[in-house]
Amino acid sequence: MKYKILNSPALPDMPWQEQPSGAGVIPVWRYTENPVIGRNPVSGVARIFNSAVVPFEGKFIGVFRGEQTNGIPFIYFGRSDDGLHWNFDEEKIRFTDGDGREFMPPYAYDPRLVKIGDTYYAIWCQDAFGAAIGMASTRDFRTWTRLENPFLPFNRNAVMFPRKIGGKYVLLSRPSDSGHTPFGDIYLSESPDLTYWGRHRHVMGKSGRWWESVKIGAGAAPIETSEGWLLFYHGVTGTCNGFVYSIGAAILDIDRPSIVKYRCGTFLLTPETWYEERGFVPNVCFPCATLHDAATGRIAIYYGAADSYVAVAFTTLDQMIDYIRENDAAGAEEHEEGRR
Ligand code: BMA
Repeated sequence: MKYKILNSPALPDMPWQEQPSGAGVIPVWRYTENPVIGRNPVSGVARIFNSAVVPFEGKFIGVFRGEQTNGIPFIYFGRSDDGLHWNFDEEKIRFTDGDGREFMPPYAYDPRLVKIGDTYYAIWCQDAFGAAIGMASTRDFRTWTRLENPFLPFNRNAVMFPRKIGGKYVLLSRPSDSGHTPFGDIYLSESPDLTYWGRHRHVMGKSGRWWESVKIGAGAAPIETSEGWLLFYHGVTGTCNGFVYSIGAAILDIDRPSIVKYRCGTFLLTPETWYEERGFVPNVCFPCATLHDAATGRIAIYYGAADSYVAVAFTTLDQMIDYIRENDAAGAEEHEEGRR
């Protein structure tokens, strides 16, 4: 391998398919059995999408956006032996406050999940007198304790780094408005204690490139590599029939991650299969997690498709980093720290 995945274990049993021959130039290929989670996956849940998975004791677990049959999204817990076939708890995750009392938000969606030390942190969007970010931690997946909400409304898209950087927890987010937000850049904030967040920095904005010309938002928890933090994100364009969500990628500086080293000028994946183009919200590919194997550099990207399904696509670290570097479109502003 030319590049290395750092601070992450080997994952020999993660989902994987070899790149099909005759594929296009973009080194990302879809799992042939997509979608991996179909409609009505649990009683009372119409659709699961935009969800995050992590390895756990030789198997896999995840937090899943379940759109209930009353239309309200909540977060569900799931387990899988192979990362592809999932069993979900029938009850949504019960969040508690610091004293063990139930403390549920009015709704919760687009969860991400990271493990830092021996603690797992879920982060999602919820109501807090306006759409804002919610967080909880757990060590056993039975008790989930809410943390303080990191930001004021409106902010609907947040992703934590999988380790502290310079002794601080680090989070990417996208400040927004109360509607469908026709703008949006990725910002970075840090915290010494997961309660107080500050030292906000601009990481990168929408671009003149059409596939990400309306807004962007962090997707999967960044992967630590020998070239920097590999970030898969979503980029949105506007059409006469609404937004189209594609998957893009960038590499952030390892010690100062508000500095973008490389930013891929092309999308990596854009809606083109039936499960991406057709659904509750057509034309959405929304990445929320990866599984990656430090031994081989294999990467599986988990993404929500058309706000209706969960799908998986594959790449390898070497192919991905070379592709991002060859198609680098980062400008002077991205190379800055993002402080004004
Ligand atoms: C965004 C979020 C995502 C959703 C996307 C497309 O604003 O709400 O959950 O997948 O819109 O509908």
